[in-house]
Amino acid sequence: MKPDEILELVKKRNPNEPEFIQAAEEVIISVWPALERHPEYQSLRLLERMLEPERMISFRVTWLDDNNNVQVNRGYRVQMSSAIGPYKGGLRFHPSVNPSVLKFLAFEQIFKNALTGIPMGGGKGGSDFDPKGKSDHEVMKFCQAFMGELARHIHHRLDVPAGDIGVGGREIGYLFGAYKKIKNEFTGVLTGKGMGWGGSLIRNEATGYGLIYFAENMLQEKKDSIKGKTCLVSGSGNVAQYAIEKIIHLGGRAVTASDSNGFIYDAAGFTQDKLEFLKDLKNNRRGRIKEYADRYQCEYHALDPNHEVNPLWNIKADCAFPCATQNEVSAKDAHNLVKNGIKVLSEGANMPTTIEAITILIDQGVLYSPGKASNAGGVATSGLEMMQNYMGTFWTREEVDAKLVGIMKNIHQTCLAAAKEYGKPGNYLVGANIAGFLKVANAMRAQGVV
Ligand code: NDP
Ligand code: 2IT
Repeated sequence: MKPDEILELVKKRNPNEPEFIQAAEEVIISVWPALERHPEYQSLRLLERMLEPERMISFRVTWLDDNNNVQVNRGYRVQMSSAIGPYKGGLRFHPSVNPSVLKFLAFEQIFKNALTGIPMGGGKGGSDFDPKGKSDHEVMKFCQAFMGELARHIHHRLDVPAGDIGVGGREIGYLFGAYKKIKNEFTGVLTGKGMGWGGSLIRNEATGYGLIYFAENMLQEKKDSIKGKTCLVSGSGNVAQYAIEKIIHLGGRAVTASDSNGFIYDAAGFTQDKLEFLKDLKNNRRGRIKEYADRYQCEYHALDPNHEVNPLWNIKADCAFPCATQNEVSAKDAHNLVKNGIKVLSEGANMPTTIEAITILIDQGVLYSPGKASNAGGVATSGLEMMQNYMGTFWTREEVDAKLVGIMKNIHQTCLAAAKEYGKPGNYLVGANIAGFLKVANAMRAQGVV
């Protein structure tokens, strides 16, 4: 089958799943040179097999809210690929969660996890449950009800979930407690656990730190660095917070952060003190980002949920780090970034840039890295947490951070080497997709038609 035929098949088989089709299209087009060079992969239909989840579970989650009203949500786990290791990937709790979103995330996770060099397959799950405005007690009740079903389908040697949007340390704690109670066993079945009950140092920081390590590698390739660079960051959750922290460590200036209501523009840049205020606002008080602008007297821009152009991406800067959600950088935003002389766009979120926007950035010579390469530090450190759990040991902060630095460097080199080998030197998108694909494809070929 040719690439357009595979894409047609994906569209036909997955109607009404625009996010999954988008992620599939990006990969199908960019890995094609590898399939042309290896016709045996075509006849084994390896790409078509990767595009079909090995298993997808959908289930009802029923729970009682604080007013004793019955609430009904839908839960999912997409077990996409176990070719190179147990299914691994986060859980997302957000009202927008549906099969299309989770399949795109699980599909991307296959390639990302392969790039880390740690044996982990691809998976993703979650629920349309909205943690916003819920009490801690309600979040706990929901997590317990959700795990009541999920526990049947996961295991530390089979499928190991973690956090994603709406699932942080608090939720992982409640989910872990529920799993332990149901199964009567203490294992590393989830990652992102707390210190003192099986968690790894640096896991919380890993996605944001890894993102900036990756961007630093890209800049060093051009004999440049983050030092002194003005950086745009979107989002204000786990990934955004630690991206900002590492930008500060490396001497850059992060000037924006956002949530789903709007963004702040602090031209003076974040300091560690301001970042601590943001962490407390978002992680403990669960407030809105506008409060940051009120506290530090900086610009706040409310965002219309249906905005076509996001003015955040029209601020003059050197580097852009989208760290909120999918499709948050449109073609028009990409034009604005290019017009203002952006040098780097490195994805912290999964698929934050539309296909049209990616094309514009790459054509205009912007250093662009796809999330499956640049945000892989999170899942890689989850892999390190799993290793520590299996071994029954703990590594120091310095040890884990050094491993993360090494892994991001390795992913960067792997992307560049594959891009060069397949005739697209410097193209991180092609490099990441081909390198990830080949690793999984080789494993599938060795394991036969299963
Ligand atoms: P969090 O829940 O901690 O934060 C998400 C942030 O993005 C919040 O500021 C949130 O604003 C904003 N956001 C979420 N959805 C939307 C939306 N539909 N429109 C506008 N803003 C939105 O999540 P994470 O930081 O963990 O995840 C952010 C991104 O990074 C996601 O794409 C995730 O898949 C990806 N990622 C996460 C990893 C991890 O280890 N956590 C690893 C690799 C990738 P609000 O609070 O208003 O909703
Ligand atoms: O998108 C991702 O890589 C994550 N949400 C982290 C997954 C994990 O298993 O740590």
